[in-house]
Amino acid sequence: MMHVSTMRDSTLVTRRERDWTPLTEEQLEGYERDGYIHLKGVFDQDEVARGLALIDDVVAKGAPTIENHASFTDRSHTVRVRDAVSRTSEMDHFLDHPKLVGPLMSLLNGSVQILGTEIFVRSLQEEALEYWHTDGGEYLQRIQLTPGSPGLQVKAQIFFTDVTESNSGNFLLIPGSHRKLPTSNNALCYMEELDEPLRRGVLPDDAIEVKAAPGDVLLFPYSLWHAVAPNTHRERKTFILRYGQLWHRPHDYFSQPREILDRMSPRLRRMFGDFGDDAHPTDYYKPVDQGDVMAGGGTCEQR
Ligand SMILES: O=C(O)CCC(=O)C(=O)O
Repeated sequence: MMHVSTMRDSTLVTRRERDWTPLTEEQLEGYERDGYIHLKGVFDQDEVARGLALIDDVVAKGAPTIENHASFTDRSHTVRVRDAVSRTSEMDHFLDHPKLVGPLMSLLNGSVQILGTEIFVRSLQEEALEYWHTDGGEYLQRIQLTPGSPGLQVKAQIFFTDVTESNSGNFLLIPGSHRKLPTSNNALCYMEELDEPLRRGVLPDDAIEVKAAPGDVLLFPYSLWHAVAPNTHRERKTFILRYGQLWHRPHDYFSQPREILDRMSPRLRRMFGDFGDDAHPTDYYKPVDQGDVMAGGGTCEQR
């Protein structure tokens, strides 16, 4: 490869055939305006069955999650397995999937890192399962992006159970709120002015209850105001995957152990911030071969 300091092209340019397609202009406009994209039927029935088996297996083994942190708000109605990728290689199929990689390459302008991999199993509860907040803590919360800016941190929620009815643990959101700073400033980024009504079952007039079917994916940035509806129907099983720019810090690991990286495709290793044995600190800011590495991954079965 040519030395990067002599290149006049973006390092995202590649001669390799990409296995993913970017989001359309219309999808990007919707994301800019509303602060989320609901992609329907991203994963097929077999993949949904595979995801459910993986979740049941990890949870049945009582898989240890990461060490507790003072900011964690884990509650008895929800099982959360953080850093789930270190518990099961089955998750790689989803993380390296062209249908997920493509949208993230679009939203993060090619600089895609997986910052956390969580399994969520939410049981039944008559009250909201989570209150209104933004993600990533009070320091990230204060950073507001201008329209047209690539994303900083984005979550992908993959749904494996039916959340198409009201009160089935639906993701609640306020369209356009990603452009607004909450008035209160607190460590966990909760919003008492919205949480007090939510305790009484009252939502803001402009709130949306996302109705998601198994196989759907919801993408949203750290700055979107969101909460979780009560669940009176069935256990809700999802993955919540955190993504950010390559130069961000992960949320639930420092670096993935060598034996986990070794099982992965070069693209997935890159998405876990691994630049191999000859890594340089500057790689996180100026990865020389990003377009080539991100062009394809996974197994033939996924293409
Ligand atoms: O379980 C959900 O739907 C959302 C959880 C949540 O609030 C979050 O990921 O920040």
